[in-house]
Amino acid sequence: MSFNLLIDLNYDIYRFDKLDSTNSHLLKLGNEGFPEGTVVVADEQTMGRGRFGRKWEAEPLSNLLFSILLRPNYLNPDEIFVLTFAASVAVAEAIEDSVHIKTELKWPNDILVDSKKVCGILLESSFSASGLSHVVLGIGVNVNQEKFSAEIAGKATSLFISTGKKYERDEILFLVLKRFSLTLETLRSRNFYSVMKRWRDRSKIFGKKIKLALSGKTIEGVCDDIGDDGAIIILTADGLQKFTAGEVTILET
Ligand code: BT5
Repeated sequence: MSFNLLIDLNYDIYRFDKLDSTNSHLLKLGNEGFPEGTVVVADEQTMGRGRFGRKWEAEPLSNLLFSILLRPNYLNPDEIFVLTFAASVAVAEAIEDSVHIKTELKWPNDILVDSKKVCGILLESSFSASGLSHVVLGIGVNVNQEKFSAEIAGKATSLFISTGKKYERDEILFLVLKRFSLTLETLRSRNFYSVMKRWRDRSKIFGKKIKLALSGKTIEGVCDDIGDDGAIIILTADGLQKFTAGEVTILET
């Protein structure tokens, strides 16, 4: 099933009962020329994915699973990273507005509630011969899911698990889209600082002892900063080092 609903700021929303992955579907629509602001929402994904091909788990009809198509010609290719931070801030603010709970942001793409992951964001880019063609921002928010598989139960939560209440998924979707379009305006005016500040204000990572796992190795040190390029800067025994990917664990709270 799909239907099309036009709300402010030229979002076109296509809704599906079931898809392999909203990101995969929207990447294809992007290739077919669909415009910036096209949104694909699914009640269920059969192959929902995270970074590095990892699985995104979501009980059908319980969570928000959607992707937004962007054609960010207002950003340089090395600035695309900022969209993940903008989306994180938009989701965090939408959750705070609608559910009235505190969120925490974890580098680079996680939103936490009660120190557990409530939302993950997956940014994927598509290139043509002439450069960046489009970007798809995939967002999975655990809304009404009551329990998770044993594999992730210790580190995942939902708005229901945190508050004991069920939420209208569409209400949260519209709030996120609204917040995101405002955040995008800020980026269009090249005020990256404001977006990054809203991200930093919700992150507890700075000055903390952390562990970064990436491609089979682990780096330990103190988180010094998040650079202008979105990379994490860690003070290690060998001095300051910069990383653009990896899985962070905070070793002290
Ligand atoms: C992410 O990856 O966090 C990005 C997830 C993006 C999902 C959305 S849903 C709509 C759109 N369509 C897609 O196909 N994807 C996007 P990453 O940082 O790699 O985290 C993945 C890891 O989080 C997994 O390996 C699990 O450990 C854990 N995980 C899986 N499902 C989860 C869930 N529902 N809640 C919390 N953690 C989860």
